[in-house]
Amino acid sequence: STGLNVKIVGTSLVCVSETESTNILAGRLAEEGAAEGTVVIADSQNRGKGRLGRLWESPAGVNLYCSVILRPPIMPIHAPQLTFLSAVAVAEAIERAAGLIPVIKWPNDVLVNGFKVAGLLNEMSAEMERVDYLVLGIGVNINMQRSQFPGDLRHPASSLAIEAGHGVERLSFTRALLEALDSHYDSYCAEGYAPLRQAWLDRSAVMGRRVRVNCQERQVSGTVEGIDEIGALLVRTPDGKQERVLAGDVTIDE
Ligand code: BT5
Repeated sequence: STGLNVKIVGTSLVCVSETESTNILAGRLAEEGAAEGTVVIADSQNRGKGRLGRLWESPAGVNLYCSVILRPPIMPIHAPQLTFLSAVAVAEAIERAAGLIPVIKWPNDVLVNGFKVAGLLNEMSAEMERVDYLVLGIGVNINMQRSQFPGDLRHPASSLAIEAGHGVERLSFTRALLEALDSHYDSYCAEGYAPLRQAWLDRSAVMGRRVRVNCQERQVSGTVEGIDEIGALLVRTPDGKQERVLAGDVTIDE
């Protein structure tokens, strides 16, 4: 037993001191048949993954790098719903374990005082019209110091300790995170996407805000009206049209 108060997420833990990327290790374990709810945690990563081939800075001893294996009975098109699961759980854990007020920036950042303190990277393996497994990758800067951040970050970044003004215990944070993930996943399986979507909207940094979204080959500007069934961002453009954006980088206009 892991001593956690959970039903699925965290019922099995795999802890390693160093790995290339917990997402890669979790994917390998999932291929080998690891049970739903298996969580891989590493003290450090030597090639932590961001989105689109970017790197996630992963020094040892200070942060949390973890990946959760889930096997929800859903179609691949609904998999982005699970990104909101990790975002909401990370936000709750930050509030509970560090006493800070986090906001979620679509699609995969969690910010405190405008600084990125966590990044999420979900990966999926699907066959035909069903999901085989999902890997929810979660990186949280807990006690990382200013000197440990690289100089050329895409988004101003920080850690919970810097923002709180004191160290935050990694174990209590991890416990709070896994329990939050578990309770939201339990409710997702029982009640579907609606409660999760609401929890996400309640903590969203972009809801009702004017934004610019850079997608692959276009830029969409307008006011955010919500997220839809498949996790797309709904943006009302100045000409009154509603655009659906499936993926991209968001800039919030002041
Ligand atoms: C993300 O990518 O935000 C997803 C990060 C997911 C990391 C977790 S750790 C556990 C699991 N295993 C993995 O291998 N990955 C997941 P993206 O939005 O692409 O942001 C990446 C960019 O953020 C980089 O190009 C840097 O500019 C910046 N960055 C790198 N390390 C950072 C850090 N520790 N904190 C804040 N920003 C960082």
